[in-house]
Amino acid sequence: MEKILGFLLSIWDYFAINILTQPAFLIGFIVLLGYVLLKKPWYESLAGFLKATVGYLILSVGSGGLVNNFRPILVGLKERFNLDAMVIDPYFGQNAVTAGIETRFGRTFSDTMILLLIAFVLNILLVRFKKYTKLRAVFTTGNVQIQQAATAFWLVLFCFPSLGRVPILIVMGLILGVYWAVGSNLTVDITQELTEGAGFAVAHQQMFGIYIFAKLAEKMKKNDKNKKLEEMKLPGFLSIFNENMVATSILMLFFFGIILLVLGKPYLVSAEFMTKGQSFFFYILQTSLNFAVYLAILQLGVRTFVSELTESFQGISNTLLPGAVPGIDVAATFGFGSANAVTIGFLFGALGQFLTIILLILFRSPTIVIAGFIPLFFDNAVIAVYANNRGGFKAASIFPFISGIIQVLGSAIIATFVGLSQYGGYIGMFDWATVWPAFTLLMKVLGYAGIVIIVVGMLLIPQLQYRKNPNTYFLITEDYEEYERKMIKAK
Ligand code: ASC
Repeated sequence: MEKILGFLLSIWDYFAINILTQPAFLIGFIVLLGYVLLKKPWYESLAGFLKATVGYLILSVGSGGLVNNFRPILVGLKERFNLDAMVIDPYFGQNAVTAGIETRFGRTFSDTMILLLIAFVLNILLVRFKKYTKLRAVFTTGNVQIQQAATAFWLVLFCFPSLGRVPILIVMGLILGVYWAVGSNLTVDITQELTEGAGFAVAHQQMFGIYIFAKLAEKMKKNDKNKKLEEMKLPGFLSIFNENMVATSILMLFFFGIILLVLGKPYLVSAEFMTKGQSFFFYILQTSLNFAVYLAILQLGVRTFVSELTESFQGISNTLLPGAVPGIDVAATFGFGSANAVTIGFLFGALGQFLTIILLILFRSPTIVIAGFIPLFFDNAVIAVYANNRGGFKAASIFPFISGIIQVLGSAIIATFVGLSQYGGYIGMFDWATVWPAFTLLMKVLGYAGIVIIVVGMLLIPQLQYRKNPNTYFLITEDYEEYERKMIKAK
């Protein structure tokens, strides 16, 4: 019996390590499965698998390029000014947990893959029984699930330090599994409207944030003057900003130009960003333009895999998981709506974050924060994309700004409270600076009752969403064209 269980577990591990936590392959195999269920010829299914996987890998080259190029620059501020600061970034957050968990709690977490199994199965079941649960999305972004599991482990241990290995796995499986399912479900409708029925949702780290800001943005729409970015035609020399690549290049040259000038050539040489003989001007120019380069790569990746996913997933949503959509990486939304929204969101988010950081320093906060690139870019850019789509330009600038403030403040408070800040990092993404601190407080104050409230409370959210639009709630994923016709008629 034990041997069989061990054998099954090793199969699971293989699947989890190589596929479940590697979204490019997971999406590739989902596309393959979808085409097989649609009874496409084998060679078309194979082609779909390849296009989806390659497309997703291209997207990863784009988003990885952005992260790897620009994170060190932002973190450089910490070194340059000798700040004793915590970086808000998922990778720094994960490292902080690894660094502190033994000393702080005398524990390590080695059950990530089993946790993912529990959560994945739970997610699929919740969607399979959508008649009751009203949940429509399956979370497929395993790479961020690992980061979230690490932070959640710390937060749960902080509230229940003596919980044993299995109980903790159950608690985390429940809370995280439901958060993943409910969070990505929250983004279904707004994403369908943004992408005109591409058939996916967001599975990432700011799902509640996207939803809240998208709904707030709607309230701004009333005003006719409040145009969307793509509808604005700038006059005269400003017209060059109408083109995304040009706008991004100019704005980033300005933004990173300032940061690089502040860091200064001597520091950049000593930290091996550039060589001594290199021209500082051309270093700044190339570094800043690389932003537009990686953004373009990212968008090419989206275009390559999304159409395959849209078509093939019908095989799955017609049979195995009726009416379901896959939740995928947030970067996939950057291929839709206004491309300039991405840049605008990043910059206004940065403004909010930097202002708040300055205030933390001025008010001698016990925890100083350094902006991390991932929350700064991916959270705020996506908030701007949805806000612009639903509320126009003003929403696309105000909401990322507010989000930037919240990311810094929320992270500083929770990381100081739970003791993670002293290990140098916190995940910092919007939901983890808002929703998860609230969860932590509930569990800390109410104990096990807090867990029940969190899980039941989250499960109520899709019920409320359903109640609001019972006639179109499932239609929007099952038949988007029919949904659109209905909406036009209703108007
Ligand atoms: C994250 C994370 C990344 C990026 C990527 C965005 O949260 O860990 O590597 O965002 O998923 O495409």
